[in-house]
Amino acid sequence: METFWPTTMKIGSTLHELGHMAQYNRNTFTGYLTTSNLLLESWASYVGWYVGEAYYTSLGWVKPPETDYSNITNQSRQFWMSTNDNYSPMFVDLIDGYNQRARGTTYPNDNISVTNNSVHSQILYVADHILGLSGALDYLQSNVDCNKTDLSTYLSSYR
Ligand SMILES: [Ca+2]
Ligand SMILES: [Zn+2]
Repeated sequence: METFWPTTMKIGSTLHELGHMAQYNRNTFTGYLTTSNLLLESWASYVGWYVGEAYYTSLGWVKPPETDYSNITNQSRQFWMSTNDNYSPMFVDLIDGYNQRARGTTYPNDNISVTNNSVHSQILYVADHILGLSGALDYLQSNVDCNKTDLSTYLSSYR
């Protein structure tokens, strides 16, 4: 049986791939290849989610309340568990206002929601610099401006 994706998910997937293109352009080819797949896929998912929702908002889409979590682009990765694949919500969760822990303890405990623009530049910094996974997590722990205990709890899902 064939599976059909709504257009919104195709747009999300396309923006995800453009996110990979941006990673490639920002780094060197070797740098791109040596970055952990978890960082690459999580960052590209963040691009698909963030740019996709901005795009649909510009067309008149009204984002539902976060408690009614929307995944219009299929890029928010809120079903990810640490035993899963590389498509994690590591960067989405720094900004979204939805704690998927409400669905069960297998999901990251995301009590973080940073709304100022600085977190976007922190995310871009991770994309711009070749950081191993632990380096990226340490960088986020030090630089994302939010409750540090909540941040530590959240990032522990990736350590
Ligand atoms: Ca979340
Ligand atoms: Zn990808």
